[in-house]
Order: sequence, then structure tokens, then C-alpha cells
Amino acid sequence: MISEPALDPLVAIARQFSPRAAIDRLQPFGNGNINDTFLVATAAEREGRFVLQRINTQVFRQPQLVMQNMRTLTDHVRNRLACDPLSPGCRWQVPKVILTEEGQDHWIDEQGQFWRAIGFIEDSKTFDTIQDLDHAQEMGAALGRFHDLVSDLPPDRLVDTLEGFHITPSYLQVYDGVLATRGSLPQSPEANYCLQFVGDRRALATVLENAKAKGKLPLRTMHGDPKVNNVMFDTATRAAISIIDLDTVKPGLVHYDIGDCLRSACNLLGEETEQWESVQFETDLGEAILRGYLAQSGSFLTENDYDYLYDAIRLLAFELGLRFFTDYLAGNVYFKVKHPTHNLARALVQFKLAESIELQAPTLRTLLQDLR
Ligand code: GN1
Ligand code: MG
Repeated sequence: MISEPALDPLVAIARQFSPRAAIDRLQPFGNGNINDTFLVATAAEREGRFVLQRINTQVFRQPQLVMQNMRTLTDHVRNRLACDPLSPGCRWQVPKVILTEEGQDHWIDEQGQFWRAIGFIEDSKTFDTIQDLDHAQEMGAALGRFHDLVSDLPPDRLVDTLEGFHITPSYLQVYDGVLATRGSLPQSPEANYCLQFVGDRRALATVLENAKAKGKLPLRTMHGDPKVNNVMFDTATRAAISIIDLDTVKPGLVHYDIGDCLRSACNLLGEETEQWESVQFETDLGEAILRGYLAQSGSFLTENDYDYLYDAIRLLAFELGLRFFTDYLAGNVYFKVKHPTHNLARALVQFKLAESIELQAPTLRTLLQDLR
């Protein structure tokens, strides 16, 4: 398990990103599974708030390249919006990388820890679960807008900073490797359910990668982590105004993003629930998200893309369940956990969600046909 840094020494680190304004307050922020995140308020009042993060370098082995990607992407979107502004009154905020006094986009402390700061987007908030259909539609519109804004950023301008990330067959390989190196299999009914679940669906893992290999789905710039609480909403208008957490932007398939957004937003109990047996995929929310998305994605989505939407939705719940279950089997080495069976509980939630998606397959397929 990863230890949380104490708050006091953090003030000195925060100062690197705010050399002129004193640090007023610093508090843990959000509930990320990989990095450590803090919200910092400075004496420069509202403009002075920023998000300070310690990048988990066990996961992101080349954090400098994560920052390079973030700057490539945010520069692109800012230029695009300057040349081709959104309609008047439409608010869209691009996360701002804050530099140190020396002009660096990160700071490495004496322990070798990698820190960076991003401007906090004021007058906005995130939600851990969807509130209503309008919220769902806005969520989809935000992802569609994000994909549209980066649709002219050639994916090879971005570095793949996390090998195998959102390549489902590679997660299956890691899973097989972990099973092979374990002396024995876990014995609980829950673990057995997971083993069986994965075993029954091995063929599913390659669905998107095969389509990519056959040239049916093109490599594009993807977000990598468009889950429900990575979309920010304007507090007053309730419109979606930003997608944050740009650590995982990379060349990939937009289908992984669409599937990830739906698997995360259409589960009203949330991915941390203990009541895994009650988890369901809410198809009406899915419909609203897709309507919002498709209204923004007309310029780049092809017929082939539509053909793989159902598979993507089903796959991403399976994929995340597989990732959590593998980490449980490996001894919780990747995702932060609060207790030893935390990743097993998370895996069960995702597998139940995948099961619920499968049970609603005919409805979902009809819906996707109607949305074309
Ligand atoms: C991780 O750390 P966080 O919460 O932003 C993970 C995502 C998962 C997500 C599930 C780099 O994201 O892929 O979907 O947990 N990020 C990485 O909550 O593995
Ligand atoms: Mg993330």
C-alpha cells in the first residue's frame, strides 16, 4: 500500500509552483487510485488555487513524458479554440499546467518524488455519480467535444506513456502471468466467481484490437480516463465545461473512452460500492450520454465506429474488472487500496456491471441502431 505524504512538507513543495504568493491552505483532494492529489489555496485568492499532484512513478515510469503529452494536448486545444471558437456563451476550460519559477512543468523533491501543479477550474464541480438525464447528456457532450477538439491532433504527436494501457488483450496476458506465478488459486466464492467470469469471456478481450488490426477502427487521440468524476460542470449553469486528468492521453481508440465513460457513469451505485450484487447498468442514462456524445462527434465518427459501440460498452466494464482482479491476485501493487480485498470488491462491481450490460444487449443494440 502506498503511504500518504504528511501535509507540512507539502507546503514547501507547493511553494515551488507559487513563488510569489504565500500558501494559505493545502488539503487532500479527490479520490484518485494512482496519484496523490492536493488542493492548494494561495494568498492570491481565487486565481491562486491549484491542484498539486505527486505522480506515481511506479505506474508512470516516465513522468516527464506525461507532462509533455499534457502540454502538447492543451496547447493544441487552446490554439484550436482560438482559431475556431465555440458558440458565444459556451464555456470550455482547458486545464492549465503551472510552471515553477525556473519554467519547469514539474518539480522533483529531495526524495526523488515527481510533483506537478495544474490550475484549479473555479466555479465548477465534479460528481461521483450521475444526477439525472440532463447531467448524463452533458457528460456525453463533454466527451464528444473533447474528441472533436483533438480530432485534428495527429495521435503520433503523443507518446504512449503507459504500455498496454487500454489494450484489453494485454491485460489478459498480465492476468495469465499473475495466475501462473501464484502458487495456488484464491478460494473464496467471490474470487471463484471472478475466475469463472474471466474464463468465460476470454474471447471478448480482442474485439477492439482485432478491429484496429483490420483497419476498421483508426488510431486517434484518446483521453484514457473519461470517468464520471473527471468531467467538470459549471456550478451555475450545470453545463459540462472541462474534462480533467490528462495523464493518460495517448494514441488509441475512442471506443475505449466511450466504453469507459458509460461503464463509469451508468453505474449509480458507483465503482466503490460494497453492494456489488445490486450493481446495474442504467440504459436510459447510457442513451442520454450517447445522444450527447453523438451530437458532438458528427465530424469524425464513421459507420465502422458505430458498429463497435456495443462491444466497447461491454468490454470496458470487463476490462476494468479484469485489471482490479489481477491486481488483487498480484497483491495490490497498482491501484491504491484501503484493505486487502478492496480490489476484489472493485472487480466484482465491474463484472456485475458487465453482466447487466450483457443482459440488456438486445435493448442496447436496438438503441444504438436508432441513434445512427
Ligand atoms: C485509475 O487514478 P484514477 O482514479 O484517475 C486508472 C483508470 C481507471 C480508474 C478506475 C492510470 O484512474 O484507468 O479506470 O482508476 N488510471 C490508471 O477508477 O491506471
Ligand atoms: Mg486518471
